[in-house]
Amino acid sequence: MEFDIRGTFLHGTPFGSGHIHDTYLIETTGTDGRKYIFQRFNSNVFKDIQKVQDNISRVTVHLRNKLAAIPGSDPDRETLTIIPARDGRLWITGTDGNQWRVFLYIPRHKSYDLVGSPERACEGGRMVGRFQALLSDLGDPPLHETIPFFHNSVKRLETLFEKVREDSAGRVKMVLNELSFVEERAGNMTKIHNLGREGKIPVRITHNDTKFNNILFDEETGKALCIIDLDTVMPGHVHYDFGDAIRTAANRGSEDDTDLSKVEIDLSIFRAYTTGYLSEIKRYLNETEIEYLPFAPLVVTFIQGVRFLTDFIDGDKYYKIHHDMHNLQRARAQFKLVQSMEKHYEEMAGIVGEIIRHTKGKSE
Ligand code: ADP
Ligand code: GN1
Ligand code: MG
Repeated sequence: MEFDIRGTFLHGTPFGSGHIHDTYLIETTGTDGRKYIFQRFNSNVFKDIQKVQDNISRVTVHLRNKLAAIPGSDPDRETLTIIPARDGRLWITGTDGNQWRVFLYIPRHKSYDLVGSPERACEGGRMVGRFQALLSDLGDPPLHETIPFFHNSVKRLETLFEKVREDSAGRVKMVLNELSFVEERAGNMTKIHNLGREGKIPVRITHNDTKFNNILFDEETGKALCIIDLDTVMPGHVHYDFGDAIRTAANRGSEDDTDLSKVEIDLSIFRAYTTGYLSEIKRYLNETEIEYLPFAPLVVTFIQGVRFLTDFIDGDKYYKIHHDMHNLQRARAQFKLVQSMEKHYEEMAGIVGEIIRHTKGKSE
């Protein structure tokens, strides 16, 4: 075994419901019964594993140091831990060219594709807010940009229309309604990106993939434990983290629901998540950041739909899929969620305003 793990390999099973890497839970026989997460790294999505692992290493060491100073904390369960190779490298390349990396398995956790309750949503929000707060003093040099233009809505739209022109899988004729939906809204959905370019909202260290199942909860207490999937932690705007969390947590249906009547924004989950999130981060945010928080879920959900639609048109090269129509089904569900958010936008803005007035901690 090239990785520095304890015990001897017992067995491995495919694990989790991520869309990017091939993830396995590895059990060992040994002195302490530790388990490990092995991942066959997706080098089509992330072109430079060195940058990804360097970022994760810096971020997890920083978090671990901060957590160690908090009485009662358990850094082995509250942040990811990279298990290096025996020669110290943070990943290995197998003889077949596949790249592999290993993390300590976080025991006694639960994760949820659907949030289930306002209490859990509030906990999730708190966890993401705290993550951003704990990383606010990471310092120089800036983290690597592991996927360039990841949340850049202008680029995402350009890529969609490039793929439409190429029509390499002959699928454009199947998505004309979805393309009209995108065209009608495209102009509005670059607002947050433009605020960033104008310097009205700052660049901070953000997670950038705050899908609800990337938060692990303690099996016993139900409290949020750890935020995982740190591949895209890099400079970004808080809106993308808030927006992606609401996209996944406050949806009454699932990300790929075939029953679009189920796909609706759940305002009680929205309120609970926002309450938890702002309790940790409000004091860091400027007025423009706060003003555009309610708009963030619309942008992120719209762009997620654009990304699924692009992959469908491009012949399913990016996301793992379970059947031929999966990316289209996902795009349709995202666009339905956008419509629901549009309908309830004033209520979402009202809820953010109320929580801001009632949350302690001044905005800067
Ligand atoms: P992807 O980018 O494919 O989503 P993730 O890094 O999120 O990959 O891992 C996929 C799944 O594996 C997670 O959703 C989670 O269920 C599980 N997982 C990943 N890392 C750990 C860990 N250190 N401890 C426990 N479970 C983990
Ligand atoms: C991917 O890795 P995972 O499954 O948590 C994707 C996110 C998307 C999400 C949609 C690196 O997240 O950006 O929002 O699927 N990750 C990457 O479910 O593209
Ligand atoms: Mg994941």
